[in-house]
Amino acid sequence: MKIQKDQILDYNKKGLENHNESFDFLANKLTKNGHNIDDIVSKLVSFQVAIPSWALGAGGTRFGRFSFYGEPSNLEQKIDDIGVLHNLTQTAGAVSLHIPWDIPSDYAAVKEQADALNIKFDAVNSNTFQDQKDASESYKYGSLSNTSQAVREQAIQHNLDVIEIGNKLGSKALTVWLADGSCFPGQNNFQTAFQNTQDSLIDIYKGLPDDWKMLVEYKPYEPNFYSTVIQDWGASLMLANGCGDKAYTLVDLGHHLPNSNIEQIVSILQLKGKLGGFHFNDSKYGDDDLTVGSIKPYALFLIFNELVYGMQNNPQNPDLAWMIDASHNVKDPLEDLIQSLEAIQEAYAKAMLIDQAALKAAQIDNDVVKCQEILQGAYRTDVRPLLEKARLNAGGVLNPINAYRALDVRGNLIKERGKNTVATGL
Ligand code: PSV
Ligand code: MN
Ligand code: MN
Repeated sequence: MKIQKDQILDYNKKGLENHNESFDFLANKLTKNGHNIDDIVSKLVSFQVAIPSWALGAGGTRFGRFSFYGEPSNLEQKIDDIGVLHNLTQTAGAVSLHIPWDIPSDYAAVKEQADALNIKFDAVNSNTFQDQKDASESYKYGSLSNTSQAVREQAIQHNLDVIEIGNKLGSKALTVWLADGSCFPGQNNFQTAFQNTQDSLIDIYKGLPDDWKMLVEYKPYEPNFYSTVIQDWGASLMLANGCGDKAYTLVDLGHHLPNSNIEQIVSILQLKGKLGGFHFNDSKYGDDDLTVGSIKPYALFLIFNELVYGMQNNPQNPDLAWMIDASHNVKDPLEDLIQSLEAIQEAYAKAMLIDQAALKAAQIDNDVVKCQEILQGAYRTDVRPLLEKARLNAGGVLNPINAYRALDVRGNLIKERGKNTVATGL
């Protein structure tokens, strides 16, 4: 399914008058308060978030999976779906592949297809949490941390293969997430498992091209429920530091124990120049992978406050690899992603409205009440007209969910692909 320019223009015509009215009102108010609207809108336009290839099919739980039909069943179709998302939102200009689920059969063709849709290849993800067909070794008891050298070597080689695949497509980062850990006390020697992981990561790092980054993702539990080798940002940072300058910590919002202060983690990692990537989602309990901003939008805003501060004040930290890592069972996956993209842009726009100079002055004065007023003043602003403007300027639609439904995207995908489709992935 390809959305044509004319369809977008036609759709936007209907809402243009309302948009102009609400945009002018907001822009006026914000300009009076000293904000540069053009600057905010152009920052929103350039903020692009990668879509993971595994979020395009309906997710599932271990109890079941309920299809929305018309889901992509190969890499080409996944890229086409991201093309639709990008067409509508103009914020989904990248894809994050998972190997071996997404090995291209024809690299040139896949690159050409993505180029035509203006989609870049962001970080590539390795997979050592599932056994692969015909593999000689099993990851049942871990991969890079395994007590068996043969297993570790297989997992290292897989990561090197992933780098090679990503390189052919123009990726510049490898994301390593490990399921390694233990389910019962005594099962693992913590120190051996950590040291094996460090040594394995160093071997992978040696194969990393000069202009690449290695992103080390952490997670406290699941699938192992007693210990996880890379359980938190401290473990990730130690491992990244042990590898070298091109290795960074990756923060996934769902990978924290309840009530963790994620904004503080993000802030200090940027200070140390070690925040490399970010996976967006939301959660009530654990790694729920719910739609971004659906449960704790204020927490997301506070995280963006630190990210914006870091982008402005921490040149020692590189540009981040942004990705959505969410997928759900009861929503059309493309609608879910549209809502996530919107929530990310909204939090980013609100964070840009924080008067950093006033906040600093209030902090120095220890005016605690004023600090909160400044943050919440920005948070309570309805910034949606700014998002609409950014989409309009970039060639997207005023309201992506409405447009998606008005154009009957899912219906068309079902017509094209039929009902019996299942995306490879989690
Ligand atoms: C597993 O928790 C996970 O969701 C991690 O967040 C990874 O980023 C993703 O799978 C893909 O490997
Ligand atoms: Mn993740
Ligand atoms: Mn996860």
